[in-house]
Amino acid sequence: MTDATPDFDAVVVGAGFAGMHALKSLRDTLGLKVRVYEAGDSVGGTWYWNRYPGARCDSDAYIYCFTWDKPLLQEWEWSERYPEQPEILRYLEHVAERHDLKRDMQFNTRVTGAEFDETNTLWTVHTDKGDTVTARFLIAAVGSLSTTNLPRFKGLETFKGRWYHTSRFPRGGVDFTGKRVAVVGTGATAVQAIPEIAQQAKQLTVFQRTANYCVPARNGKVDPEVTAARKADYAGIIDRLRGSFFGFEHSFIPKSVLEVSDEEREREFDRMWDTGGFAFWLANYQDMFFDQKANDLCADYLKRKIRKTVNDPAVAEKLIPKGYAYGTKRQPLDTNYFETFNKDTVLLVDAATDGSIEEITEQGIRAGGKDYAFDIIVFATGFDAMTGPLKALNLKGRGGRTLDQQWADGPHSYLGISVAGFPNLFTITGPQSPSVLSNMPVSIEQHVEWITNCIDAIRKSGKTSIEATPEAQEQWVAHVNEVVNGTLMPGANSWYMSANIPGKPRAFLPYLCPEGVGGYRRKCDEVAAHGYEGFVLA
Ligand code: NA7
Repeated sequence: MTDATPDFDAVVVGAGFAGMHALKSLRDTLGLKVRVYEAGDSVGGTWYWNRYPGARCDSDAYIYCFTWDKPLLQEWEWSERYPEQPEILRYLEHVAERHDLKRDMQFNTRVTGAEFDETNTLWTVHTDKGDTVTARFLIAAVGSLSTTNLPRFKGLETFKGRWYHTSRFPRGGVDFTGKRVAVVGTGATAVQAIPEIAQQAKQLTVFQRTANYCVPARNGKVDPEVTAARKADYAGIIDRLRGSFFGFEHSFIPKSVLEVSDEEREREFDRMWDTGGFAFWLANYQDMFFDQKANDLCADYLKRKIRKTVNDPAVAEKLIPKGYAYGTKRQPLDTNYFETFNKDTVLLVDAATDGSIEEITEQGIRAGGKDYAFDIIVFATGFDAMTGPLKALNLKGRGGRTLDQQWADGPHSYLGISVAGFPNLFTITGPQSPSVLSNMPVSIEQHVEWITNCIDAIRKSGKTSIEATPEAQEQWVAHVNEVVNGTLMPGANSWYMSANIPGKPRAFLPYLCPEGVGGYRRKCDEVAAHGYEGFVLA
């Protein structure tokens, strides 16, 4: 313990949903001196960076917002069920303005490293703008999907046209009119972008490595009466979200899909399909994630929909997912995705049947021995999920140990919020917390509230540090893996399993709590109530 006075009580890295709420909570609830560093030139995080055509949230807007600003829940009017990126960014800018958050934020500044000073129990934080500051607590609010994955395609530097990654689109957009465009990837991002780009491009070619099960978003205006009823019941909604399985107003059907009649099953599937959004994924029969036969029935329904929607049976076959269970990769929500492949101007190049991408050439892309010419290539190739953004901080914990060393075989965290050997570091929606398997704002708020209470408790007890014990951490890691190994999820080459990045150790990144985000919240609260069980306070 030390008397050294840090420059800040807390440094927060990132000014998205998580960093904004962390600042608000630590500064305005606890009265701490906080500095937020943000690489972008304003707030927004995910919604600042992801400006590709069609970018919108996949959670209903009424639950994709901060719940701690109660008046704003009543005042804010969303224009549609799943607002587009500019509208969400407007909302976050409004929150920043309304709560005077920007005065404690330093933009255009990337944290390049931080080391824990064991003598003074402080973090020393460095930025690319030359700042070196000290802080008692370091809060990583860096987002789960913020480190871009741009595969190292041979020859990219020779391409004579323009190319973009979806998460680094230029402000003001890209004009695809009259252009020959390639989209590489068919994940949730590409599924949103492809129908939009196809409306502009002269010719769009989609390079698919793995076909995806898509379900219609069913975006549109929300009935004003529904909105009014929701506003009247926000307290109830918040309560339900916090106790829910995935942070949505969805619950599994408490039956086996194998037990119901064909008619009942089809009726329920139709209902979920018509509801749109994540119902089919997160409110399906309870054995869907566990039993291959149950899963096959759900998958079969979606495959039939693809065959019905896509006119050319050969193209439909390519678009039908193979080799992994439904729901074990992130469910993309679509608006006219499969319909887009009926356009004469849209071509699908499927790695399995047409050959995979060999290289980028001066003129375009060579795949399966064939050359395709393009003016623009859009890489919708995703992210180095969850561990990527944390590793990029170049943190050095006790004894100068890095996260790269600590996580050589995949993430090791306690509760997904802390890492042994890295005292006073908190990771909002970090690896091995529900995070990306939940409605993010719900999980962000839970972590921020927990961290706020934790820091408050530490300060009140006259201590200066908190650190997960290696034993508690390894028990947590074992628990996270044990739970997921009881599901079908490990069978997919998903980014959840770290399988999208060559060389990334195969490990499940989030946490699938058997009792949902509600159960995870209870677990975290119990840890706190038992005097921060599994942590050492010093
Ligand atoms: P995803 O879901 O990781 O999708 C990336 C896509 O790019 C996916 O289809 C990948 O195929 C494909 N990909 C990745 N690397 C390559 C290479 N080397 N060659 C060909 N194709 C490749 O990222 P998104 O941005 O769509 O979505 C990320 C999350 O953001 C989303 O889940 C939401 O939570 C928000 P693969 O399936 O790996 O075979």
